[in-house]
Parts: sequence; C-alpha cells; structure tokens
Amino acid sequence: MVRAMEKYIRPGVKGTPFCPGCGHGILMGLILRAIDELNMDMKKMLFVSGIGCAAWIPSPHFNGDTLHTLHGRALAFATGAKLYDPDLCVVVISGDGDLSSIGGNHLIHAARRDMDLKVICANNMIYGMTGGQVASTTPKGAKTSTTGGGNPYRPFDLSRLVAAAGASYVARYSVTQPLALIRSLKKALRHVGFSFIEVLSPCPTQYGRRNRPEKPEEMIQDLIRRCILEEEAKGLSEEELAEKIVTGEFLP
Ligand SMILES: Cc1ncc(C[n+]2csc(CCOP(=O)(O)OP(=O)(O)O)c2C)c(N)n1
Ligand SMILES: [Mg+2]
Repeated sequence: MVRAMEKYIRPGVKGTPFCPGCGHGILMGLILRAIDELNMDMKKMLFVSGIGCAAWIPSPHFNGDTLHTLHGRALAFATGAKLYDPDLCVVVISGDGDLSSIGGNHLIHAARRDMDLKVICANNMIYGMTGGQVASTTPKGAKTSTTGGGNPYRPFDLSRLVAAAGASYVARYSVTQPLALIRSLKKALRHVGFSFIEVLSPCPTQYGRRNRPEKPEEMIQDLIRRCILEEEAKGLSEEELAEKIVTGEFLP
C-alpha cells in the first residue's frame, strides 16, 4: 500500500483511535491531501482542536504544531494564536459538539468577526467520544444515550448558522464526496477570512447502534444516497427534500 501522506504523520504515532466505520479517518486523510496538493508548509501552520473524537484528527497525528485545547474552546485559543502571529495559517479541526454545542457562542462570534481562521467541523450528529449524548446537531427524533425516546428538538443547520453569523466561506460535504471535499478544503485553506466546512462523518458506534441505518457500510450508503448538490435540490418537492442533505458551497 502506498502511504503517500506518511510525511505528514508525527513520527512514532501508530494507527488512529477511530472506530471501524468512523468517517473521521477519511476526513483526516483528505485534509492532508489538500495540504499536500497546495504544497503548504506545515511549519507555518497551527492546528487547533477541542475535545472529542474529531479533536484527535490533528493531535497527535499531524507532524506540525498542534494545540489540543479545552472542550468548546478551540476557537478562543485559535483566535489568540492568530492575533499573536497573523502570518500563521490557523486551522481548527473539531467536532459538532465541541464547536457548536458547548462552543456555540465562540463559533457565532468568530464567524461574525470574519477573522482569518479555517474551521473544519466533523459533524457526526452526536457526542461520540463521551458515550453518545444528544448534540445541538442531532436530528429530531434520533435516539441517543440521553434521548431514549427520541430527540424532541430540531438540530442546528450549522452551515446556515455560520453563514448567517458572518463567515465568508461556507461549505458542507460528506466524507462520501472526497473529491468535492478536497476541492473545498483547498479553497478554505487559501481563503482569507472565516472559512467553515461542515463535514458529515458517520458514527456507527454511538449513533448507528441506536438508529437506522445501523451498520457502518449502510451508514456510508445512506450518506451517498441522501447527499445531493444544491443545484439538484432546486427541482425537488418539500417531501422529496425532507430526507435529503443539501451539500455544496454556500458562500461566497
Ligand atoms: C467542560 C467540559 N464539558 C464536557 C466535557 C466532556 N466531553 C468531552 S468531548 C465531549 C463531546 C464531544 O463531541 P464532539 O465534539 O461532537 O466530538 P466527537 O467525539 O463526536 O467527534 C464532551 C461532552 C469536557 N471534556 N469538558
Ligand atoms: Mg460529534
């Protein structure tokens, strides 16, 4: 097997902590490919994450500077680092719970400031690492360890939330759309301003086990079937749209 991204992995780090079927490992590979295709210098980059499975994507794996911070506070640390050294390319990689539940206030205000931060949010629609609790992104009706009868609340549409708050680059893709996602990651990395990519990533261990579809391969197939591009969504009725996930570049 060609291990083309090996040079970006911190020496001594073996394997990843991700469960079989988790999308976070796919996302990790795609981020490194985007960096590689842009020929970016890891010495001029800083990767910031909060706490959660997604926060493990850069740290300890990436062979560069990483800040593995407090739960919900990745954007506050990233803001400080960018203010201290404006030449740094600061990339925040974290989970939906970390960035939008406990960290939601930091997220909307960082977007409002349109500060030059690149944010990659791995959205598995649940708190994966801590036992599958409901998140602000969990679909209405979904079962989690804290909503046994189904989540009574509607979820945030993260991309629309961040766009409304003032971000200047916003996109949503799934790990099942690798080529489009790499293109988007490259754009976000080059964009000067608040860039936000919401990446849908399946979590069979905590989400799938309580909902349908359940098996890792079925979750992947379900994402492939449900993710459509904005252009394709235009001709669909409200009923047809209800089960689809609209992906694409929403801003600029
Ligand atoms: C202040 C604080 N509150 C709660 C926790 C427990 N905690 C750690 S990670 C996490 C949720 C992570 O979910 P998410 O960001 O979606 O990442 P995932 O594991 O799903 O990739 C929680 C509640 C904590 N570490 N610190
Ligand atoms: Mg999560």
